[in-house]
Amino acid sequence: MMTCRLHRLSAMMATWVVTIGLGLAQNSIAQENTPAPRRGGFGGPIQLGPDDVAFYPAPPEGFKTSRENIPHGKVELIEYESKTVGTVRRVNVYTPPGYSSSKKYPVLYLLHGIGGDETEWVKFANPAVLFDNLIADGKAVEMIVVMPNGRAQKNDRVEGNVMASAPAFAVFEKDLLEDLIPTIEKKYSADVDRLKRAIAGLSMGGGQSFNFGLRNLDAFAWIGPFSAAPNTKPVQELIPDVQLAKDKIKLLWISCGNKDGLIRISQNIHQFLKQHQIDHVWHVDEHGHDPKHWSSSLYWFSQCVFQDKKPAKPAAP
Ligand code: FER
Repeated sequence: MMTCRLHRLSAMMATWVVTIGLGLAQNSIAQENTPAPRRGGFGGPIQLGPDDVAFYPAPPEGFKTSRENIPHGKVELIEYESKTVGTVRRVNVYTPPGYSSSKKYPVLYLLHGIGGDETEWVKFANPAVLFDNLIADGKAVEMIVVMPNGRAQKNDRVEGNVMASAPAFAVFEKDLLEDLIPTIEKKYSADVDRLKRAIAGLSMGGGQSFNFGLRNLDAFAWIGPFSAAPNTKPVQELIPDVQLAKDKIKLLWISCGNKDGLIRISQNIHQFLKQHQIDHVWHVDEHGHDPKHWSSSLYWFSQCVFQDKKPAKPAAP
């Protein structure tokens, strides 16, 4: 039943090249087996190595289709006062079916990309459907899922040149740690142990997951960056102390599509982790920088997070 697997460090020596099209979240046309790297999409050429393979199959049909005959959680939009930004900010919060203040729940902070906001995950893979389904099937634990706006600036709407808001995605670290997490832990029945806090996200949110998760291991034990963007800090800054990382990380679950021009960012981190024998999942599927990759990653990551079992590769479908 358990569906994760830690990356094992064995591989062969083939590489090939794929080029992609440009877009914030677009499927792109791949040209495989071309003789040399070519620029394309965000960041440019894609060079795939032997480690850059899928650890999971595609999610089963209907994984994000609402089912009537199971219990349902809910997503609510709440507001919190951010001292960091000096405004009242919006955040969507999923509470699982049967949510009760007599239990303490683990919390996943789930972050969006450069063109998104607190509604982005609800559009790509509504947690009120995806998590309801996984919880009903006994594949994910009951958890609270917090979907904030990771653009920590006064006007945090998606307007104008979205790239110009990149610095505000770094400011969000303070907003998250000092304003949002305390709000969530006051308002909801959240377990405050670091072992019960996870951070995951797509693209800019993937970079934030690396940056905030790995540099705040006293706050987060489970980290899931999908298609991490160039806001990802150099790996030596993320992991200055290899032993500390080994001791504190419960799960570092990294994914990227093999048609995503940003893949070199995650590849680089995977290589560092491999070299230093830091356990992690490295899952490369056939997608680009797109919602299919993100919903699939959330589907698989959600089946590992907060589960104290040895991650295992799922059986072939
Ligand atoms: C960039 C390319 C892509 C960049 C950010 C992105 C800040 C983010 C993409 C996304 O979130 O989908 O050069 O620089």
